[in-house]
Order: sequence, then C-alpha cells, then structure tokens
Amino acid sequence: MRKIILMGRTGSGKTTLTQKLQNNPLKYKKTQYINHYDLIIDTPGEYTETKGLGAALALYSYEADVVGLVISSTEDYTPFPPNITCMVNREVIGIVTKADREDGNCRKVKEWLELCGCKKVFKVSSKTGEGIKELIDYLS
Ligand SMILES: Nc1nc2c(ncn2[C@@H]2O[C@H](COP(=O)(O)OP(=O)(O)OP(=O)(O)O)[C@@H](O)[C@H]2O)c(=O)[nH]1
Ligand SMILES: [Mg+2]
Repeated sequence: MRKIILMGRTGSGKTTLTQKLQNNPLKYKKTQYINHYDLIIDTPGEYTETKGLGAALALYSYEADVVGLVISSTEDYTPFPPNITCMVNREVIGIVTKADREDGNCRKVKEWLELCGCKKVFKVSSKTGEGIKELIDYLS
C-alpha cells in the first residue's frame, strides 16, 4: 500500500479513520503530535488550523505518497483554499468523513474538495465502514 498523510481540522475524523484503516478498535484519542505509522501519517487538527504549522504539513507530505485532505460531512466551512493541491508534489485526494451523519452534507463537502483541486474524492464512514474498502483499494 502507498503511504497516506491525513490533514484536516480538529475533530474531522482523521484518527478514527486511521484506526479503521488499520483494522483497530475505534477509540477516541486526541492527537497531540504527528503520529507516523507504517502506511499512515495522522496529524493533529491544529496543524491545519494554524497558519505557521501549515508549512510544516506541506513539508511533512514528502514523507508520504498520497496526501488526504479530510473534511467531515458536518462541517460549516472548509479550511482548505481553492487550488491548494498544487502546493505539494504528491497526489492529493479528498476524503469526506462521517458519511453516516444524517445532519451532514456530503455533496457540498465533495464540491469543496474538488475546488481544492482533488481529482478523486472518497466518501467514508469509519462508524459504518462505508467507502473504506474503496479507499484501501485505491491506496493498494
Ligand atoms: N458519526 C461518526 N462520527 C465519527 C466518525 N469518525 C469520527 N467520528 C467522531 O468524531 C470525533 C473526532 O474524531 P477524531 O478521529 O478524533 O478526529 P481527528 O480529526 O483525529 O481530531 P484531532 O486529533 O483533534 O485532529 C470522535 O468523537 C469520533 O467518534 C464517523 O465516521 N462517523
Ligand atoms: Mg486525531
């Protein structure tokens, strides 16, 4: 599998998705620093939310093969500006998380990710497993 780095706001579901992709039990744990696993790099939401740390994320993307921009279906706004995918020389995909949430809007979030420049956007739920196989197949 290719290594993916997950970036997105606090609470967007990066760690839960990491646990699901690794076939581990889902257990809430606030990410305090960059966690570097064999095939996944899980970053704290603060890196996406803080301007100065955004540069660190861009540099850290070189440790991965694929960059995953993560936004929850329940978000009111996107932290990622248009055409941001050109900031890194890695493949960048979009990941809409919490697809199971009835109050979410997957279509809107998918459009935000496409505006970022993501050619491919996955809709996943770590709770129900929706879209997880498709994401694993893509990375394999
Ligand atoms: N309904 C639903 N809730 C989810 C899903 N994924 C994550 N959550 C919930 O969202 C909350 C935040 O999830 P995390 O995975 O910790 O979020 P994070 O992006 O790692 O957050 P930081 O570590 O703060 O950057 C937790 O309460 C999860 O249970 C999902 O697919 N569906
Ligand atoms: Mg986390």
